[in-house]
Amino acid sequence: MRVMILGGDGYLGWPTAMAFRQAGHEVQAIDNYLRRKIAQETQSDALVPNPLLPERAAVFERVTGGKIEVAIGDCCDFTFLSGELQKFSPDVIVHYAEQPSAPYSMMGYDEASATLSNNLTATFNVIWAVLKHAPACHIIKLGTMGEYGTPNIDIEEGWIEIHHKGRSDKFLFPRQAGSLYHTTKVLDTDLLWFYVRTHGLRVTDLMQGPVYGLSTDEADLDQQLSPNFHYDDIFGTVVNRFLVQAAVDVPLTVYGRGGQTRGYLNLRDTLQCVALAAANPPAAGELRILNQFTETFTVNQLAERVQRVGRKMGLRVDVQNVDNPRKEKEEHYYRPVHHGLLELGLKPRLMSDDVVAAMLGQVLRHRNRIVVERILPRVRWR
Ligand code: USQ
Repeated sequence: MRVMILGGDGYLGWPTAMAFRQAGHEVQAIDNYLRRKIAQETQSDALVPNPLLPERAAVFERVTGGKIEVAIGDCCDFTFLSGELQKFSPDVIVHYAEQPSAPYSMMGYDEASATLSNNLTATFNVIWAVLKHAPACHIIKLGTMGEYGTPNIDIEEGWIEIHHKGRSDKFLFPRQAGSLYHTTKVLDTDLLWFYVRTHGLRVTDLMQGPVYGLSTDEADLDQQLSPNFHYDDIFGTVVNRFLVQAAVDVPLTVYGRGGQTRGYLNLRDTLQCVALAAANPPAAGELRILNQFTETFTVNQLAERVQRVGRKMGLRVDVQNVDNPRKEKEEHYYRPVHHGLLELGLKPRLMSDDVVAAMLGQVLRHRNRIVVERILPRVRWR
């Protein structure tokens, strides 16, 4: 397949580009370095320095012999994006080209506005570029489990059958996101669903939970191929943050009471899920929605696990409940369905103590690069 990765410099984008290339596909990675720019502005640089995208691609080619095409440009620039689509003529587009941080989107007007316009314009441009130049192309869009929020009923896989006054119909499962970033993902889904209905697009929406880890088959070949592993409060997801906190003896920052439950997955499983979605495209005119996580636990359970494993490795690892900077339920019902990817063949790599120990070992090797001032939450929802 000819696979175009939008956001190909990101935490998920770069490992995805390498994995598709290693699997024998033609790959183009596109990025405008928005995340790097925001990370610099907010003092949120990644744990391991990452070369720029053309250099990463050159290292990858030197190590594996596989070529990843690179284009630096903004998906919000329609002329640029549609030109690239016309030239590359993809069979599959993996669309990660969004501002991915919930805290960043809640900092203030400028950050909220930038998140809204970037995420919606990029998605809108992808749709129109596909309609113009590659109408049969399969769009794989990274959505988020956070679109559903934490309702007091079971979360279905994208859709719900509603019976009302003696009649019934199928609708998108209700969405009620907890940050402006997550809300842009809800709006993306609506845009895609509209063009699927009216123009027969072929779309998979992957509703992904928080991802953790810094290891993939390709990333492990050379340190310069590492994903951008963030541990700050802006770009760091909770598992990655707890690993770094354990490594430098900062008490694990459980926000509020710590009963928040989410569906998590290993970075390696993200790659499996995207590959499975690409290998099994939906029909034209279908919006397929897959809930992408492998297991659920509360923040408290996660902290207990990191503490248990860290202590076995001789670390101190305290846990502290800090005043929750977010507005979210801290104790709630959470039972999301996730059958679709398992049916496609996903083999989950669950978060065993051994997996936590291996990640902690990797983080400890970079311990002297950890900047403790980046750890505590700086952004409040209210
Ligand atoms: N949390 C803590 N302590 C911390 C950091 C987070 O208790 O130090 C809590 C949060 O309050 C939240 C949970 O952990 O309840 C998850 O937070 P997170 O920062 O790991 O994840 P989130 O901000 O929701 O966003 C991340 C990615 C985003 C993706 C989303 C999937 O940054 O791109 O869409 O995970 S989901 O959470 O399912 O919406």
